[in-house]
Amino acid sequence: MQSETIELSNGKLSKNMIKKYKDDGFLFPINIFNYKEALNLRTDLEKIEQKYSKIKLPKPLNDYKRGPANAVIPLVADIAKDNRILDIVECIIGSNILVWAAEFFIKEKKTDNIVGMHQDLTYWGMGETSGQVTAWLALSDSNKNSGCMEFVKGSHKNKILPHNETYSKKSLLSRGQEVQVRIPNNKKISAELLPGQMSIHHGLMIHGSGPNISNDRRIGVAIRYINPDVVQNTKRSYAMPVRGIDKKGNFTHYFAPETLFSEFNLKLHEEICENQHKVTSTTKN
Ligand SMILES: O=C(O)CCC(=O)C(=O)O
Repeated sequence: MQSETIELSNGKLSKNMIKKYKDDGFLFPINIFNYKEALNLRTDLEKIEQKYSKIKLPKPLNDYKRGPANAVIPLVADIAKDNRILDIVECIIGSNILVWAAEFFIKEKKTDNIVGMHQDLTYWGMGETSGQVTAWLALSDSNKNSGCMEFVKGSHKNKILPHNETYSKKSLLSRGQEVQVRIPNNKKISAELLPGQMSIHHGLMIHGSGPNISNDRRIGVAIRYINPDVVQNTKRSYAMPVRGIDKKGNFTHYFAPETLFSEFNLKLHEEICENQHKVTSTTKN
């Protein structure tokens, strides 16, 4: 059964809902796009997938759908800049907002890809900041059958916990990372979403997702928002400003691409990825 939709007032979260996010570490389902808009976004993505199954890019298409996809795919940057999402994000991290990365998390129908239970901030070199929040937007049904995200209520109140790097082929995460504590199934809350709905979660939230046993793809866009106070421990960090101003200058700014996979943006994507790989994880296992 779907959870009750989060009520918005003028597109913003109420004080009670902000408190709930602070207490629980997540909120869902939040209505963002209507069904038709979500379907159009999915169709646009699938047209790109079809076109670039025949056209060669420097790296496989899947690599560009992950990491900072917003640096090379205008569709992703447009989603990340959408005011309806930013109005929610502003309630959590304030009115000056940057996108650190926006990426697709896709599970093909009837596949056993999973995401092990983990905390995002473990590998991002941003410490234990509350100035980061992820908005996860569904472009298809995301439910228990299709492998929706699962959250552990209140787990963001932990520090960064030790993780194992399993490098499992089934994992959608680059190193198959998994928190070392075993999470009983009855502690996992399924974030079921309809197309166009969104969840938000704190960077320290323990979360993951199971396989897709449904007959459809499970398509999500995860957008990593930060405020300008966030500092990343790399030589050079990149982010796309989307609202307000950045007086801190902790991130090199880049802007939404005008065209799909332009030479300039492909190079930028490579540069951002290279620098992100240099991040030292915050905890040692
Ligand atoms: O899409 C999923 O199943 C997991 C996504 C995730 O781990 C995240 O957005 O932080």
